[in-house]
Amino acid sequence: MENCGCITCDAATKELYEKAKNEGIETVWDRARAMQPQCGFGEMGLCCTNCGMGPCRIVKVSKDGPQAGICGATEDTIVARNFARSVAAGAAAHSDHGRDIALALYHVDDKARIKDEEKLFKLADEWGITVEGKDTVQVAKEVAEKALGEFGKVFGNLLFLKRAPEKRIKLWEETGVASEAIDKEIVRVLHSTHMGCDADYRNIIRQAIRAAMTDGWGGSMIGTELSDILFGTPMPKKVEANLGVLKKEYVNIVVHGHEPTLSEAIVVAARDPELVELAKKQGAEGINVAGMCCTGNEIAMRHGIPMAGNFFQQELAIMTGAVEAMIVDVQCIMPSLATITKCYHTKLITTSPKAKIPGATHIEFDEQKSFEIAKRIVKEAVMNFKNRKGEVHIPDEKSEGRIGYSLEAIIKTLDRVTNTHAHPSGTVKPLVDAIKSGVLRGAVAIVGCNNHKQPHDSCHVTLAKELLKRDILVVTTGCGAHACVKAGLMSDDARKYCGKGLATVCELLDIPPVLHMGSCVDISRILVLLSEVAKYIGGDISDLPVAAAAPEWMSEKAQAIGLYAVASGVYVLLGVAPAVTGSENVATYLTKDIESVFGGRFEIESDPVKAAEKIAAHIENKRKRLGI
Ligand code: SF4
Ligand code: MSK
Repeated sequence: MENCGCITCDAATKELYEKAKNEGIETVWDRARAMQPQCGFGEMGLCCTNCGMGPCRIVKVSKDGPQAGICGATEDTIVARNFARSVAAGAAAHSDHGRDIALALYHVDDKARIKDEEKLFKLADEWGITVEGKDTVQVAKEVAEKALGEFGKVFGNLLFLKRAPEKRIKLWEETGVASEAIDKEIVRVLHSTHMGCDADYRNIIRQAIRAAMTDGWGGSMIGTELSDILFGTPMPKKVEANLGVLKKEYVNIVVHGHEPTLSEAIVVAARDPELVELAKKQGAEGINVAGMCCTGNEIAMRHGIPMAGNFFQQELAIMTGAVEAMIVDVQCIMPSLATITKCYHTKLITTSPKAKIPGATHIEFDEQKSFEIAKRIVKEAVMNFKNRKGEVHIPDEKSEGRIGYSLEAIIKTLDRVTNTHAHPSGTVKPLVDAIKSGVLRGAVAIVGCNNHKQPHDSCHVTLAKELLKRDILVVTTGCGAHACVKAGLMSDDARKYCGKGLATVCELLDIPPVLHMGSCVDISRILVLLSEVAKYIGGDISDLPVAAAAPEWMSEKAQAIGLYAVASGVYVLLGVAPAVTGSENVATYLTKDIESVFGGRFEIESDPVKAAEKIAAHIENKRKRLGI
């Protein structure tokens, strides 16, 4: 791909970035520029600060500099330890999110608060919880207790590992990566990477895999499943996306972060007639809630709440001058928001004891008093409407798309073409048939963040378009999902980007060619879908003509996701190299040798066009091996 030097392919982002420049407001791109050149030791993973004798760094450019840390740790050890710690931090973030959802379910005392009772009873059955003679609230409590047990149970493997195909489970057991309790695996990474502990890079990565697995097959899956039980399993719906969803005449509330417990309560509170009336008294026409990052995905999928934008648009939303409050909980919240809100009337409201920001107003969210607190927060926003300063500048750009493809929604969609005489409904058969016949060549998950090392959104969108034209179906989550919906790839019109086969499938099933499967924790939905397809063909996930890509990733969570996907047998393409290039051994292990163990591996490719070529070649190779 020609790099045109643009910071973004998104018109709304370009417009507000220019505004920021004109007003002398510093954004993520300016700070990234000021940071150049970035530290080469850090970039390659060669700096160690694991003990008080350090920091130590390995010099790669000359043999004259240090070739080992003060304790003797080699580049392999230091790089592997740094990588493992990042993975553990990522797994911790996703898993702690899952824990909070489980706690929210545990405290439910009214059946009306359970939105998907069928899913609750299905999960109770899967986990061997007796339901006879128990009411819904009691079952919810027991399911929540079981989920909470996954974090600290003394014996046994993660319960959700059983959802994988048999061959995969066996492989995990044989290779010593079948994870036990979530907290235990994460603690073990911190322990084994402590000074003077594990020095064998392969063993460090093995432990990192165990921790990563507690994310995808543990905390994230708990987060997804229990959120569906509590707030409803997403089904397809139309949604508007991009900063143009903000409304000049309304009180605008942007909810940003990750956990749906807070955002669900804000959505309900913003509809409270008393507060709407109050907003009108302040001169507004009403209250408009929009979501950002993964919180945006959560409430869009369940309620059709407009999606304001992704990670690199959070600062820009405030620069519209139209946001009365930005309400945040955890993860992916730039501390710079507090500085930028000083230039506008926007109130930055933090709500989690895990994520306070100096300069923000802190109103702690408590699930037990969710509605009461949410009302208080919404009222703060409403009363701030009259404080707008200067001109409001909302870009016109917004697009429309169909989102909300949970696994259940996909199966329901597939049922439309299932021949019910020959085959029962509720299976992935139509999807497998389309892949086998070659109408669909395969499927790719495009996930992850934005990163200044890549032009904003451009890599997500270019990669998706390149895959669509090769008849490869795309599923997406997180900020990748925002990029795709903004670019119109979740509309029927996007069929124009597809090859003939994919266009026919989309028409037949009445789906867009890029399926929105949710937030970052919802990558667990993709794991279950892959498992179902692999089980259906009697094989393993690593047999499937599929891949994953994170072309603009930046967070530690993305590293955990990448590693559990690889350990699950998936080819994972990263658009930005992780900090492992300082050790040839570690880099070669992760990008080559690991494939002979798990059937999945990492690929690094920053150019999305070349990335699509590599992914397509991988998919064709898998097809050949399957004999299709
Ligand atoms: Fe240096 Fe070893 Fe301490 Fe790391 S653990 S800072 S390499 S002495
Ligand atoms: S929000 S982890 S920037 S995808 Fe999940 Fe986006 Fe990445 Fe955060």
